[in-house]
Amino acid sequence: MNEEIARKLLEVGQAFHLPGSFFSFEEITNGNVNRTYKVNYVTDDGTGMAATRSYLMQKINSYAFKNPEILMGNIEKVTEYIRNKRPGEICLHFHHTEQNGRHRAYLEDCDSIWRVYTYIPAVTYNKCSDVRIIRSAGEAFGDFQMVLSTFDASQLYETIPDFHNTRKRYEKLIKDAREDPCDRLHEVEQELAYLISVQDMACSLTDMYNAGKLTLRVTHNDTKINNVLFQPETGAPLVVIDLDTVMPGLVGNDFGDAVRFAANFTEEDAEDTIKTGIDLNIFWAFADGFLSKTAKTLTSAEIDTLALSCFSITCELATRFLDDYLVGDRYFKIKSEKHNLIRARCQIALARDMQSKLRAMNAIVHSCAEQYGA
Ligand code: GN1
Ligand code: MG
Repeated sequence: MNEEIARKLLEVGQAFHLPGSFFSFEEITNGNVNRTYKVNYVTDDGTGMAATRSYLMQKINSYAFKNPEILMGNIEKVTEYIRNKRPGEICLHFHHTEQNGRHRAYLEDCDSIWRVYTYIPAVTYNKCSDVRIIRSAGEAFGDFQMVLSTFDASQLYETIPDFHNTRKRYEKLIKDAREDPCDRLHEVEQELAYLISVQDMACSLTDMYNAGKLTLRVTHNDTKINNVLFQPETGAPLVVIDLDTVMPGLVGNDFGDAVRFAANFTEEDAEDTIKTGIDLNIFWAFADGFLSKTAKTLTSAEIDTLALSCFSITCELATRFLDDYLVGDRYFKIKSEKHNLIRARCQIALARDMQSKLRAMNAIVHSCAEQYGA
């Protein structure tokens, strides 16, 4: 298996004309959708000494991302825009290859799509209890949105249509539950009942947007804290990565998804959910960082939805995990047979806890917004 992967990575490196000799690789297992490998090459540093250079090679999940042209087109526009606006700052750099007479940032293989970018030495966090780091992550995501606030959103395609349309996510879940293609419905009845019982509250952001009450911005849409790279020595945020879902969207989705992931007492797929719930200190630190960058720009309707957005995005992800379980685990990578069900249960436990802490969360958001607002 490893040999097969090594051979494939070697082939990808050749197609992208990476200099030096293929030396070693390791899989980075953070992502739940794409497959990512850190690949190390040895080159001559010019003085006859060996130097290592590393790249990230990603096999894009074409079940999730149906159109690589659109996907990479969006990413290139966004990274170029950031590079021009913030010259000198670290930015993602994608390599190019020639294929079918075209120069492009991805390689199409018989069964897959690959892209390559330069590895940035940094630290990332899946779980972090240091409020300074969490506040920095809030700043980084808030800043990301502010950098793109002047970007013309009509240049961006929807890489995954209706990605954060919670109503549509529910409709799909309910349809798949009715069809029950893998005969798993009997295992998920309690989870389904809870999600349906909170459907209207979970969909309130989507409904408000449809009613014209929320502003459409350019958002990241996948703001897990492990998508911020930090400087190893100083702990300062370096760059926001994973730009696959940068699309027009709602500020609450970015805020809520970051909180969902970072402020949970447990991992997002904890099997034992006794401790699952929202840590209000972490929430506060993230809100403080995020609003320090965005409060002046956000409308009061947007600020009013930030706490609620944590609940809605958590329910939305629970519907996605549960739905994927019902249809036979087609979208998310799984590590065990019931992984998607375990993930869904954990998100439901988190959503329940958020429901009970919503007033406190709202109070925190409003106090930060007041502090940093106009
Ligand atoms: C996926 O692959 P990763 O970890 O970047 C998913 C997010 C989910 C997340 C849950 C394109 O993100 O929407 O919130 O898993 N990304 C996509 O861990 O579906
Ligand atoms: Mg992602």
